[in-house]
Amino acid sequence: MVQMRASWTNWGRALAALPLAALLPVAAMAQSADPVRWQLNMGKGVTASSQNAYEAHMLALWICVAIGVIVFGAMAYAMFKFRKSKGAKPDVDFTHSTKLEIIWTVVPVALLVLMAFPATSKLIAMYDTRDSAMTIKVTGYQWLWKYEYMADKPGDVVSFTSRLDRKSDEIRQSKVDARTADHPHYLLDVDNVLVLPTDTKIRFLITADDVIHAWWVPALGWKQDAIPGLINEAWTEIKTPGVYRGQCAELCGKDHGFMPIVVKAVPKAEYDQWLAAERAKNAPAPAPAEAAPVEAAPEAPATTAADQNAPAAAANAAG
Ligand SMILES: [Cu+2]
Repeated sequence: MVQMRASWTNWGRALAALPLAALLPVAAMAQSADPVRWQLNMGKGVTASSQNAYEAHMLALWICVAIGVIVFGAMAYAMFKFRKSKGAKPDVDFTHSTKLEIIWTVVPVALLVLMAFPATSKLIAMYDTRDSAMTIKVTGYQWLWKYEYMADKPGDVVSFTSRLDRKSDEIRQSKVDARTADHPHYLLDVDNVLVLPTDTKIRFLITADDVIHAWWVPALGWKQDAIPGLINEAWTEIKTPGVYRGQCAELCGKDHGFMPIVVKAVPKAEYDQWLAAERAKNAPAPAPAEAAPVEAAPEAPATTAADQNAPAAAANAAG
């Protein structure tokens, strides 16, 4: 009997520790916008969408934690309270309990409804691209991204390609252990970053030119498939200036792991300056032939800074 009481005390302690273990995700809450190594929980991100996703996730997580504690607690209690060595006898006449069946149907349904309401309203908000201040077209290629800042006048469209930075590319082909190579953003850096203004609703039109890719920056809180022949929409409104990194999230060929995304969010004034400079840089020589309609046939990636990497690409193909 004394032994039994001792084991009960131990189990009591173990059960009491369960909520403590459940608090572990809290430790991961204070974190950077980008995912970090060994991060346990999802990030809060830097947009309303990512905050919404985080809240929906936390609600579901805590409900799961509560269910886990109750179910495993009840199991442990039943196993040790009603065990054979203590003289417990199975109730062989038991068939069912209507009361219990009603409870274990109604409670999960109520929980699902409780989760469905906020999740649905947040999902609807996530897809509402109305009233956006600007539009950026994102096109996935094997294995780089093209960004086009849409404008009313075709001449004002700013477009460029964005691909893996040369340093990451050199490291990955050098057979050096990347963890020892001096690159804080190995495989998460690009030549031309996507510059975006903060506190501005930005609509994205996302498509692809060859195979299916997916544009994903965790800090923005969503990923969107880039599908040839189809234009998907998404939007973001970044609250905090900063550099946010992502990757292609759809297995798209041998270099799928080497087409990162880098978003640089800057205050609106700084963005306007940047855009004006890009427009000046890209301004075509005034010739009538340049006045092609915006909806031209899908073209190959624009020849910009990316082409300076042609030797590396050739070496890549040869290797
Ligand atoms: Cu891809």
